[in-house]
Amino acid sequence: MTNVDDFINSLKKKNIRFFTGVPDSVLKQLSFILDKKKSNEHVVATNEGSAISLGIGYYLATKKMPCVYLQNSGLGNAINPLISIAHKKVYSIPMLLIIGWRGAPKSNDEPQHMIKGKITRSLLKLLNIKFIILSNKKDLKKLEKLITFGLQNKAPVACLIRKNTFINSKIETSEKIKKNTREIFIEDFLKTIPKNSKIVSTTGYTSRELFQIRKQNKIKNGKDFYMVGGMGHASMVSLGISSKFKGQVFCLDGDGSLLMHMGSLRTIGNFKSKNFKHILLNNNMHESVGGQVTHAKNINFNKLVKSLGYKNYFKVNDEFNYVKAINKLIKSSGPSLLEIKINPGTIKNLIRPKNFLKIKEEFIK
Ligand SMILES: Cc1ncc(C[n+]2csc(CCOP(=O)(O)OP(=O)(O)O)c2C)c(N)n1
Repeated sequence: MTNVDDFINSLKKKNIRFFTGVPDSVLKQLSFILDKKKSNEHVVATNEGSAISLGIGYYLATKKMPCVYLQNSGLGNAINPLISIAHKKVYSIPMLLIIGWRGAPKSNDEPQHMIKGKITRSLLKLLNIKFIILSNKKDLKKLEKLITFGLQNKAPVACLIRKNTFINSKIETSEKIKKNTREIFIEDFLKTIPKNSKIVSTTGYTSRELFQIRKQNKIKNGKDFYMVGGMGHASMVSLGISSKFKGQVFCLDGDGSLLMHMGSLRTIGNFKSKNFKHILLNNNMHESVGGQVTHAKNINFNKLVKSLGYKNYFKVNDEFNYVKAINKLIKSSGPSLLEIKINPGTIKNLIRPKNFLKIKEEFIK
């Protein structure tokens, strides 16, 4: 285990002052400290490729090494600018990557994380990125040496962090809040939608709650496809289904996920599927990985999606009006967006979808 303050001090010693990234549960203690920094010293990016690019820009302006943090599942998003711009044989940009290592070998994690966890080191090797695994305080010396190497060679370097490495969290977990509006909404939603609907749900608590609520209440309306990975892509999977499926297609999205690949909204607006129904569960945070802010609170989604070609926008804040709003969405001719402002909080002892092949078969049937 490593105290996150000691970790930050090591970076300070090496003159690392700028942080950007996409939050991860393994790194939430780090986020908690970074959130207190000034807005020009720490930027929560919408996706990992953008974070790498922001870091590149910071280096070009200052000649200083940026720190980019991410979950290993975000390496896919990061790889494009990492190889095509930052790589030693292109523009040779030094940066420190802090990577939350979900699914590290011998850990007990979800299947999608175990796959990525197993190949994470090989990916870094392929990318020619020198890395260390930080396990305890002693490794901080290794980290400082690694940063020196990155600076001298003007190359990206990486530090892998396993689950429960960082300690000293003073984070308030959202589980303490009793009322969970997401749960109330999902229950109303499942009970209201037509029987033959298809539902695609986003990564994190939304998919887990949908799975659990359906199971516990034995609700048969609709079929679910849980995006346990591929964060930000639930809407495009839904669009693909809506292009050929005759019934209604609902995409249950999160604000962090929607922002991650917001360009998809234009494709949806352009495609004009009448049966495409987008639901945004907006809590202004990446709740599933620690509650880091997304800045989605003040976005005018009405103007945004209408200008991108959506036909309808509906909004509901009050849980007593959920069913009414869901019915409006069902009756509308899509593409339509329903935005729901939800409070933080999730179900206690939340279970996880498993047996993905069975879920897929059920969905396709
Ligand atoms: C590409 C990628 N980056 C980061 C993550 C880690 N991650 C899982 S859920 C999540 C937060 C999603 O936020 P949001 O869509 O707002 O839903 P909420 O957690 O608030 O329900 C993040 C960052 C991931 N799974 N994949």
